Amino acid sequence: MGSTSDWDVMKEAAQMCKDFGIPYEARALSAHRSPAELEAWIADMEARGCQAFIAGAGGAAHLAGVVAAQTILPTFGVPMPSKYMKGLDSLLATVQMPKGIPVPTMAIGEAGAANAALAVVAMLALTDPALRKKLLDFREKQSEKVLKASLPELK
Ligand code: RP5
Repeated sequence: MGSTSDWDVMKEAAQMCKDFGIPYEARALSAHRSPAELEAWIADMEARGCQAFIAGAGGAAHLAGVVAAQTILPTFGVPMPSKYMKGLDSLLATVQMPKGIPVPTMAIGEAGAANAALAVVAMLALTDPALRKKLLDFREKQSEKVLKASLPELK
């Protein structure tokens, strides 16, 4: 993520990875404020066998694009809700990538962070039957919860 101030949102992605038993590393590294360290970390992660990146940033949110430009590993973008433009700036900055460097971009905020992790799970599940089963169980529990829920009575 671009800043430690993004952690409240991005922890949703970390939690989802943890829940599915996927090893992850969470770092605050900025495309603007610490570009050299970001570049070094991406190379280090690749060397350590990382299979995907999830990048969350807000405002002039270039982080996901900058990460994607430096790796061919799938890189998912999560736009952070920002103070003045409520994340619309982050969304447009993250999603509007030029042709050639894709950044699959999620919803603004917590849902986007959780869904980025679920997208990684789906990707890894293609070649991991145990993970595939976990993802199917997750979907089934989610459906059960929706179907069991009742609406409040009218007075
Ligand atoms: C972006 O600027 C970060 O991703 C964050 O969403 C936003 C504000 O960062 P801070 O000023 O809170 O560190 O680069």
